[in-house]
Formats: sequence, C-alpha cells, structure tokens
Amino acid sequence: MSAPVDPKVCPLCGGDNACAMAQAGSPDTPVPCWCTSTAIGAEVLARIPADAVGKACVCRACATAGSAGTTAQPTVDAGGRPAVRLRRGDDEVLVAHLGAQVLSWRRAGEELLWQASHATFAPGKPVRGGVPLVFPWFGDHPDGDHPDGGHPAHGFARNLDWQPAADQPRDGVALQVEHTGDPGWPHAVGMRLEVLLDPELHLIWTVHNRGAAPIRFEQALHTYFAVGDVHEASVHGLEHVPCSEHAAAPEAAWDRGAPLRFRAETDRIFQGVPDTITLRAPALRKELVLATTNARSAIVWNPWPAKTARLAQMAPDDWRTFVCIESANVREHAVVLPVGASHTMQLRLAARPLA
Ligand code: TA6
Repeated sequence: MSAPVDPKVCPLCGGDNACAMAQAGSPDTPVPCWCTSTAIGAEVLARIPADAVGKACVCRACATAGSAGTTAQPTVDAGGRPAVRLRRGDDEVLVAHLGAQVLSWRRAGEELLWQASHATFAPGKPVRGGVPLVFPWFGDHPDGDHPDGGHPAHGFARNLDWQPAADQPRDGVALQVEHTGDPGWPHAVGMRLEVLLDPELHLIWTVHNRGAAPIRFEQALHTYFAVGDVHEASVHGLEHVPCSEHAAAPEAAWDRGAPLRFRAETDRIFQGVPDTITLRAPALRKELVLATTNARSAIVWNPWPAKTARLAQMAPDDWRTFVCIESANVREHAVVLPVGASHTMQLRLAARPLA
C-alpha cells in the first residue's frame, strides 16, 4: 500500500510544488495556478508515478527541466531599441541593450515586474520600470549637478550602450560595457550583466576595475515589482535591520520589528541586510522572493502621490501598484575595488503563489 499522495509535493522531486490549487483552492473553489496554464511535456508526464497522476502537480523546475532550456533571441523593444528576448517554458524576459535594463519578466503572460503607465522607450533614455541599474553613485551625485549634465541621478551605467558579450551563458544573455569614466567619476571600468532564466530570474552583475587606482562605487538593481495594491503589500526579512528614512513626507513612526507596510511615502535604506527578502502582494495572490549574494544594502521605495506627480513617465495613480526593492551596496557599504580586481553581486527572483 503506497503512502497517500500529498498534493503540495512534487511527485518527481519531492519538493514543494508551489501549487496554488493545493495550497489555497479546493475542488469546488479552484484557485488559478501556474500549473493549470502550462503545457507539461510528454516526457515529464510519462515520469509521474501512476498513483500521483491528477493528485499532485509537478513543480516548475521539474515541469521545465525537460524543456530545451532558455532561448535568447535578438529583438527590439516597444521603442524599436535593440533588445534580447529570453524564453523558457511559459516565462519570458525582455532585456534592453541600453543600460542592460531588464524591461519585463512575464510568466504565462502575467507581468511580474512593473513599468510606469507612460513608460517611454526613447534612444539613450532609461525606461521607468523593470530593473534599471544604479552605478557608480546612488541618488544625486555628491557634487550636485554638472554643467554638461554629466552627473545623472543614480549614475551613468543605465545610460550606456551595453552590447552582447562574446561569451554567452547557457540559460540567458550576457551584456557588457567598457567605460573610461565620466566627468563625475573619472575611472575606467568594465561591466558584465548576465540575465538568466534558470529557471527563476537570475541577475549576475560583475564590475572590473580597469584603471590604475582603486575605485569606490555604489550600485543597485533598482527593481520595480507589480503588487496590485501597495496598501496590501508587505516586505518581510528587514525587521530590526538598521535603516534610514529619506522620504520627504514619511510615516511618522513605524514598528521596526514588524514587516514593512506602506502607509506614506517610503524611501528607506536598510544596511546589513539578510540574503533573502520577501515581498508579499496579496492583491495579486503572489509573493516575490529576492535572494542575493554580495548585496549588503536594500532600498524600499514607494513615492506616494505627491512625489509621483513630480516623476517622469508616471501617471498620477501609478504609486498604487508598485513597490521598489533595490538590492544594493550603498553609502557605508559602497564597494572599494583594488586595481585589476572585480566584484560580483547576484539577485535571484522567484515568484510563488501566496499561501
Ligand atoms: O531608490 C529610491 C529613489 O532614490 C527614490 O528617491 C526615487 O528618486 C527613485 O530612486 C527614482 O528611481 P529611478 O531609477 O526610477 O529614477
């Protein structure tokens, strides 16, 4: 007599199958789940034990393990700008050459990141949304504005024309750029960003010091997440982590031991952060898990209405539907890189049905 089949367990690997149906739905109140929208290949179906068929879905990794992996195709974005489209199973990612900016991450057609309502795809200009890069300074340049505009907010990496690298990774695309410095930061660096679907969304950002002196830089993967309704969203894992609030009109006081909730403009820099942070988005019945390597800072931001009104590409109500969680190294955790050395920061994003 075989053990009863657990609907929450993948019958192939024994891991959590993250099946919303198994976790929240029931036969008479079915809950949409990724597994009901995915055509699972015959070779995977054939491996499911007979007594588990129809009783437990396979997890995403096993369902796509038999797939041809991730494909990467040259394409253009909505503004006709050079881009690369990644596809794996029912996942699709679009990466613009400009600024190596991830513009979109869709799963079964559902956008998991976020773009401003009036997102513009203009030559040489970053889109507000997706994952803009921040490098080599966070926020405004320490010396303020520069006569030739050479001190753009959040640095110049997002305005550079990255190109596909000669050596490409198996499950995605690598973009690279060599830069000899700007008036605001006169240093020579080489950078490589790998964007992988393996099978979650995995960003690997390496900075090389090509100059003749040590360099100090700040960096962030400034990720915009769709949450449906920011009032219902919460951030978990930053409880009791030291932070500073930089919003112009923040919440008067909040419980630093509780998950972060959004009740006013929020622009908090957390320092000494854990490797895993979770964003719960009940309005979309999902949670996003951020797993990082070599990211010692995190910034959590929502502009609320007043600041939204001052931001380009935004519609007045855009603040209601996104949260930024930025995996970073800023301020006292800026990176100091010796001559010839390199530094790699990684971010792995997983989306799961909300249990
Ligand atoms: O990371 C938070 C922040 O510094 C906010 O104060 C706001 O200025 C935002 O970045 C703008 O970021 P973006 O990269 O979209 O221009």
